[in-house]
Amino acid sequence: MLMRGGTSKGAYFLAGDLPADPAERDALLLRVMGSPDPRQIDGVGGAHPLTSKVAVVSRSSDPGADVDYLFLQVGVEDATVSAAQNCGNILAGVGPFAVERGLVAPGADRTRVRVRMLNSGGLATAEFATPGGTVRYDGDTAISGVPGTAAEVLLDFADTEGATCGALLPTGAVRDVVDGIEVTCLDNGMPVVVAAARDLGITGDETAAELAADAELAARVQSLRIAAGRLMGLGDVTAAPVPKTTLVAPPRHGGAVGTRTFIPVRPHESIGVLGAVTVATALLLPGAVGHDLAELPGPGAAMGIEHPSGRLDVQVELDTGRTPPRVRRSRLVRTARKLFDGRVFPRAS
Ligand code: NQM
Repeated sequence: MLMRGGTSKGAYFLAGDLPADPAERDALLLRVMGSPDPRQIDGVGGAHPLTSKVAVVSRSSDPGADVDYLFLQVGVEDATVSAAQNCGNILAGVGPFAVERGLVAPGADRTRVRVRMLNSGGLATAEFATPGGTVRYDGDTAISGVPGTAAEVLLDFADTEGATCGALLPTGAVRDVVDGIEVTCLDNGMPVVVAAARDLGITGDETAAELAADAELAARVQSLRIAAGRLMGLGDVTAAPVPKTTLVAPPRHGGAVGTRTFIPVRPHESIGVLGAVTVATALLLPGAVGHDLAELPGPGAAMGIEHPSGRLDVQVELDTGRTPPRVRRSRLVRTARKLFDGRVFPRAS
């Protein structure tokens, strides 16, 4: 099934429909998407990392979850399939897909699906409308980066802290100097290097296209994330999709902070879901880059994370009575839509 999940688009598969051997599975998915090829002309991929994604879903063996979700990032120009990161946008389609495929029985009005996230660990609960036992995709919720409106999918995350790196602050410090730049390295579901936009010579108000045209900036971001990746215990991240880098600036549009994100060096048109959750967490930590320039709403209120195509509102609950603080949960709203359901015909080899 082809679905839009938040501001991403991908192919959703039942795990049982794919080869069990990961190498065989990945080779098949490259052919399904049409990679490697900048246009993905011979496959169903959308020629951009945000539209070259795969969700693999199955019933969960964990009594605390309904389904297991493995996210796979399929390279566009490169013949790579990576499970190194999670994706909270594609996650928005997982609950509806699980109901569509009969993995979860729908409620009469609304359905909650508990999703075990295999890439990062942690549990997400997705809640969405299923009037009469059928997933409703139409609705009046607008999210930045997607034209029109659709039915809301409420996402609630638990246990995402240190998902990939093992700790919320993987370097052990709330602030480090890396490559001559002050950064906060954080992982609340996505490893992210947070730095001030002005320290990399930008205002934080540039369009994604303007940033994409700046080769010098891309080189600085790459050198920063390679050095930070080592400090975060991620090894050599030269060719890895994480850590992401988010450059923060004071908010300009009524939100809590302005952001420009690189995935990992290509500018994001908006911001990833768990990326935004992680940046929002940094804003709450005294001493972290971003904390001082953010305009924080009252405790518990959603923080508007501004990005090139609008803003993403994220609620993060921290237990600040502990050192370092613990993350209780985070919450946000997405939408998802079923776009196409059918059979894909990958090239033979
Ligand atoms: O951070 C892009 C996206 C993402 C990931 C990326 C995401 C997340 O916008 O949870 O959603 O960071 O590569 O879909």
